[in-house]
Amino acid sequence: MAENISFTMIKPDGVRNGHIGSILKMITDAGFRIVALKFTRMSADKAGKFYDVHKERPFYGELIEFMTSGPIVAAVLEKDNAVEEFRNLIGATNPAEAAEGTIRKLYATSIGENAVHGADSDENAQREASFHFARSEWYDKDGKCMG
Ligand code: 3AN
Repeated sequence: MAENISFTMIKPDGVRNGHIGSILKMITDAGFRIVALKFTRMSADKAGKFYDVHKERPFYGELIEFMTSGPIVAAVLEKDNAVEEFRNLIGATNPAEAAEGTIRKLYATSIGENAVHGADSDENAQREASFHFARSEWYDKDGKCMG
């Protein structure tokens, strides 16, 4: 089942700019099922751990500051080949390079403030999902709690 799950966050800029509804509509219109959903604000400690892989990158401090600057929407998504399909839906990290019709092309303003996060592997999707959600917050397609 792991390959059918991705993890996303609508980042603080997407929330601040009023795009929660539009982005969630694009996600569900693209055939993703929402398995878990949460509106929350990350602490610096939590964001630091979430982005641990980028610790050595020059933009790490900026990234943590931005990701903790306001609430986010976190979600677990299900679709066949979810990770790759979702990366296709969000577009390139830099919105200037994102394909037409992608979420980042439509709603991101810069490489740092790029509206949405999408897991980049099945393994990271599971890790990131478990960062924000207990299994008791996941629901299957029949509405049954998966915890
Ligand atoms: P993606 O989010 O497309 O997987 P990554 O994993 O390379 O991209 O970067 C993670 C996050 O770090 C990005 N979503 C973006 O917010 C931030 N980021 C990446 N590159 C830069 C950069 N050059 N300057 C500022 N922030 C960046």
